[in-house]
Formats: sequence, structure tokens, C-alpha cells
Amino acid sequence: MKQNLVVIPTFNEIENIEDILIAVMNVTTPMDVLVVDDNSPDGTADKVLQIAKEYPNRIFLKKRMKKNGLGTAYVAGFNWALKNNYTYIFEMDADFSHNPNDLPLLLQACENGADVAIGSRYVKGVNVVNWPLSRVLLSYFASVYVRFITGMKVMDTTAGFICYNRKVLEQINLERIKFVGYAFQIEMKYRAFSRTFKLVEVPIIFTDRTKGKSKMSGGIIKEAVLGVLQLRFKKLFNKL
Ligand SMILES: Nc1nc2c(ncn2[C@@H]2O[C@H](COP(=O)(O)OP(=O)(O)O)[C@@H](O)[C@H]2O)c(=O)[nH]1
Ligand SMILES: [Mg+2]
Repeated sequence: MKQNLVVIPTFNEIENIEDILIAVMNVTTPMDVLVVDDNSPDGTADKVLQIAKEYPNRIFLKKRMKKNGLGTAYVAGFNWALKNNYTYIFEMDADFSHNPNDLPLLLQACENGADVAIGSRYVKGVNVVNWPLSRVLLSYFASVYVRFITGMKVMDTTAGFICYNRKVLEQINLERIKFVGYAFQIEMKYRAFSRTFKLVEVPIIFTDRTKGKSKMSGGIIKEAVLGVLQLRFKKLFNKL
């Protein structure tokens, strides 16, 4: 068994990719990385291969043919992680919104009994830096809505900074996941919650990206609003 793998999905992250890979390589606890790149036109994947040469057997690349959304990128990464025998599998953005130095905190929560450790913005007040108020409110009330519909006791339901024990990924029917945006993050937590896995929130500070562009759009918000209802009905009919 190998220990830790951080899965980083990328689409046009040339401004961030080198720095984020080096930052993960320098985290105090050893972490391997798998970048799942959707054929970014800006050359992100080539940069990954270039840096990977400097860290033999620690940085890996999975290239997909076209932009297919965050959800399926993560599913591809998770399947790779399971096949390659990692015990703890992390989700993290490429854009430094999540601080790589917080990875050991998530790991610690899992080592102390969590099945899913969630890097949470809303567990101790609101810890979001440099987002416009409108986006903070949207994100915060999205979580209120999700809690109301699903009954999950999670403050940050759309969080994308996570550590999973591999047994969670083995048991939640990854092949059924098809959401592309925030709904994917909600679905992962809901599938874990529905199988009575232990979800623990770890307070983190989330900082808006300073380089590159966000890929999230209005369609992704609509997907999340309707998607949560869909998930709730699936659960009702034991199809989750
Ligand atoms: N492979 C892949 N990565 C994606 C896709 N959409 C977004 N990403 C990556 O997923 C992460 C989160 O996206 P981001 O645009 O930062 O979303 P935001 O933080 O909600 O604004 C970043 O590392 C993106 O490069 C996609 O369709 N495919
Ligand atoms: Mg981001």
C-alpha cells in the first residue's frame, strides 16, 4: 500500500501549476500528486511532465482528450488512486485557494478516525479571503439549502478540499457520478453520509485565486440547485 495521493484537476492552469506542484512536494508529510488535465490549450500538461522529471515517481499525469468537467476528472483520478493502492486520497484545486500546508491537517483528521475530512470554510465563522460578498453569500446559503434538503450535518457542503480514506471511494459507486461542478462535491459527501461514513470538518482559510481564471459558471449553480433535489429523490428510492 502507498500512503498519500493529492488529485489536482486542471484546465488552463499554466500560471499556477508549477508553483502548486512544488508546494505539494514541499509539504512536511510526503504526498504524491496526480494531475488530471483535460487537454488544456495553454500547455499545463507539458509543464506537469517537465516538473515530474525532477521528482521521480511522485508526480503523475492523467491526460483526458477534452474538457469534461470537474466531477468526471476527479472520478478518473480516484480510480487511478485505487488502482495504484493509495490509502489516503485528497482533492485539491490547482489555484492556491486551498493551502497545501493544510493537507497534513486533513490527513490527521482521517488518521484520527474520520472517513472523509473536509477542509471547511464555515465551521468557525466564515473563513473566505478575497471573494466578493455576493459569492460568499451564495456559497454559504447554498450549504444551508443543501443541509435542509439532505439532512447532512456539514457546514461547507460544496467544499473541494478533502481527504478520503480509500474505503469510501471503494464503496460509493464512483461510476454513477456525472455532475460537473459544485453538485459533484455535494454528491460525494452525500454518498459517503448515506453509507454512514464519518465526515469531519477541519477549519481552513480559503483564499480566492490570484492567478488564472475560475472555470465555474451559472450553469454549474443551476446544476447544483436541481442536482441536490435529484440526489434526495435517488436516496429516497435507494438508488444513490
Ligand atoms: N480536468 C478538469 N479540471 C477542471 C475543470 N473545470 C475546472 N477544473 C479545475 O478544477 C479546479 C477548480 O476550478 P476553479 O475554476 O478554480 O473553480 P472555483 O474555485 O470554484 O472558481 C481548478 O484546479 C480547475 O483548473 C474541468 O472541466 N476539467
Ligand atoms: Mg478555484
